Amino acid sequence: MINEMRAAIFDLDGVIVDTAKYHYLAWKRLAKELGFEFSETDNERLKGVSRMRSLEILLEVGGLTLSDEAKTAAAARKNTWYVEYITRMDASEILPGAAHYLRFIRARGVKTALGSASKNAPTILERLGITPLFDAVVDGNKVSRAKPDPEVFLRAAHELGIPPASCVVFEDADAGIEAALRAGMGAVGVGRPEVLKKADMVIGGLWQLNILFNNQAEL
Ligand code: B16
Ligand code: MG
Repeated sequence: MINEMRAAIFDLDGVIVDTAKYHYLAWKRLAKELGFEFSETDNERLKGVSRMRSLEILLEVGGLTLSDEAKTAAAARKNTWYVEYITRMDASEILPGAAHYLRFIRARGVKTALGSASKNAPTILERLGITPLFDAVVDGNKVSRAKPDPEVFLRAAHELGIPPASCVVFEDADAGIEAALRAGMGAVGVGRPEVLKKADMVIGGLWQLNILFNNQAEL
């Protein structure tokens, strides 16, 4: 049983911003260098997945195996290109309704945290100008176990000082929904109900929550 929401924990890619398109450009470029094509359909498998696991999936698609050393170098190359793309981002790339919803709940005393697998999350929040909208940022630099392990969300709840049963997670990946449920938190899926089957409820985007309230006021 989930209590009243005292804290909201947001995934980054797919909930606050669509960085998947930049991950895709960088992975595609790496695949090309390695001599194979990487499609947008293949890229779907990388959403919410850690950088190293993403590389392993990419190599599986290309039918390649690399030494651990070569894998570390390839992941670093991909990340250099990815960072080039994200440093050009600005506030116009925040997904519809996301900043408004964050301001809306914060104004009502709800604590907010980021719970993302990305090691680049702090850079992205800075580029979007929304770092001050989060009371805690838990990213891939702070956790060792990937979703569906609940570590990222439990750490966020701990940093906020709010019990898990009073936290609600907003997530676009199935593994993230699983992680939220394992943490004993409410789970709001952002995306398609047929994909996010285990979520307590599914919305198309955070903008949908704003239409439930008077969102005329500038927050
Ligand atoms: P990085 P999220 C995830 O972000 C992305 O969805 C996933 O595609 C990416 O591989 C992962 O972050 C790690 O990102 O290479 O920047 O550390 O959905 O957990 O916010
Ligand atoms: Mg995501």
